Amino acid sequence: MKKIFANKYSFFVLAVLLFWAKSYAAYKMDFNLGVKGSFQEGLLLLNPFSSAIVFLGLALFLKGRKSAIVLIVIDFIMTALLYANVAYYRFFDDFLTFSTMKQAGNLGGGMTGGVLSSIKPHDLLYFLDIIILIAIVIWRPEVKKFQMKKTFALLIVAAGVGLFFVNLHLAEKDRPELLTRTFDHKYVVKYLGVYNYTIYDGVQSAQNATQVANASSEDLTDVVNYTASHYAKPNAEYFGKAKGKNIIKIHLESFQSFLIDYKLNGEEVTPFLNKLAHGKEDFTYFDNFFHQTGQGKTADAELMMDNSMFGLPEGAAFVTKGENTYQSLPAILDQKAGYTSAVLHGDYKSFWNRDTIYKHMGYDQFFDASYYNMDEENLVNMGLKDKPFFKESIPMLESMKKPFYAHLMTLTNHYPFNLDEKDATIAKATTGDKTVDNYFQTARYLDESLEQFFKDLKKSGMYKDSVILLYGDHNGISENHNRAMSEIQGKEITPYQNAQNQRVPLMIRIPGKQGGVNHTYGGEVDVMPTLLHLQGIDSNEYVNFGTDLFSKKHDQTVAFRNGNYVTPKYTLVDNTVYDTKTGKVVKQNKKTEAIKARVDNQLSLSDKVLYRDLLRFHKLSDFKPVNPSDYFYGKSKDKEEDSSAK
Ligand code: GP9
Ligand code: MN
Repeated sequence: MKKIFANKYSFFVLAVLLFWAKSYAAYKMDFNLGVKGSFQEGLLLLNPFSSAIVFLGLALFLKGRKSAIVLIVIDFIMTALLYANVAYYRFFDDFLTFSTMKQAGNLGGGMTGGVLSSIKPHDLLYFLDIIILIAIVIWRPEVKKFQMKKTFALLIVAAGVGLFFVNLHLAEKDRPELLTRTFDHKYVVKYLGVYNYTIYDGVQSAQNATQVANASSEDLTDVVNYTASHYAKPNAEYFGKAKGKNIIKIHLESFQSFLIDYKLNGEEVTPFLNKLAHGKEDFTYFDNFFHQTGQGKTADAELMMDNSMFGLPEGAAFVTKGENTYQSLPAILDQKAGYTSAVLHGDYKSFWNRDTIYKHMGYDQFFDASYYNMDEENLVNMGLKDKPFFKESIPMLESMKKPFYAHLMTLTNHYPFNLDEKDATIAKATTGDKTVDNYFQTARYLDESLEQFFKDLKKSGMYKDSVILLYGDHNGISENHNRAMSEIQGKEITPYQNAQNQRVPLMIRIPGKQGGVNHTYGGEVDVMPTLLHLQGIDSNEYVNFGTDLFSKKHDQTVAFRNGNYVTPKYTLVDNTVYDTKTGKVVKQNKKTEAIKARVDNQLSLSDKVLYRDLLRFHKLSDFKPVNPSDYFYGKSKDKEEDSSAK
């Protein structure tokens, strides 16, 4: 032992090796990076080294104990970054970004609680190497004698930088344009490591800040040209068919389409929704509808449904672009058809920055948690339980001036899908994966709460003449649960199957129209033009990235936020194209390449609108820009002013 530490490099070498080991352990055990083949495996093994050598190497410029202490501090900071990513990843299935870190303040207790719930006792192992290093500094006197020539220290750091470029070169070989096309954080982590990913993200955030400042109205031209050429004209059979009717839009938290008609131990999980899916009450069920959310999850779904533009490749536009100019559905319905609007949700209004962005979208009212009875027995997971939520929402809806557009957001069917025993009416699944097993109970609870809500809507007289729209916002079960899901679905969850599992239900009831199953492919960006056309408002003058689902010209290409796509024929996942119907691999061809180019173009134009805040330049003769200060969501105006006057 003495001998080892007599060598002046050994402390550094040991620190690098331990640091590498834990980074690699995190890659293997906590992250699901989709590593394929020995080349990628090799890169995964290689990538923590360069970061460890470069950053820990900085301590080599110092002498003696000071050098060791600084090394430990750097190691600790990097470990904290790694571990923050581990905890965040378990909850969000993604990596931290500067914008999500910035958002942490806005996210409040619910989100932090979610991430905290993913912390495990054995996570302490991530800090074990630091304890070892501290012990060495305390008990091995040799460390005091440490000294290295500055030129040699420089050489070591330079070697680390060199290693990084070798790593980058090999990565670019396997995945060209890795750093220019940022559709998936997992790629950057897989190829370059979590530390370089953070640096990369930092550079990007700084770039974004300058984009807004440098934008001009000319930037809007290619966006307007694209959306005009992509426009699908309304289907006369549906155009104006819901004119003047109340619109009740219900957000089914984390609800995936595989639940529809699914039987757990021979028992239907969601009998009420199943009936609607089969045309009862004249609901049209879109069984090939997909969520298109990114990191912003719920917030992205809301953004897409009301604005027909995509969430951002990183962070939640709701937060980072909450003060942009929007031409959103509630504002258009108000100005063109005299609608009032409200969001109803059993969480507090600052969550996802809703209190800000809703004002920019023109929502008249926001009934947040402060309007509901938030006693402990009414709460589970992220907030108010769905049954009391719907019960208490009825008088709020009744108080709204008609016609209204109401956006109701459920919450109980949210990770970790906990439910009080007295609320559970179906047994859990038995895969051994807690998340998956719980999911069925909260889904059943949501189903029952909907049945109760529909009854109450009927009693109040609001049901008959309203458009009712239900949609699942995003998946509830991530790829981290593939093993349990393969048990549930009785098939392997391949990348192809995972893409198919991103189906979420869209159900819509249009008074006077017959229901049934509609197999059209579509996604969340398609809902706004669909609703506009049902109102008899032509969507052609708006910047919409989706198209009317009922239109004969509807574009059935569903773009995912990471650049993958699904069409009735093809499914693209990470460079491999599959036949959507059979799941068989298809050779890439001119058609699939053209679809990919269109998807990339669509996503990047949508990003441009948000990053550069381009709608501030989009002047319409019949639309007045929304003035956010016209809205206030407090129970009393004084209260609102008090809280904003810090
Ligand atoms: C929070 C809720 C959940 O208010 O809408 O958001 P999510 O975690 O699904 O993005
Ligand atoms: Mn959600």
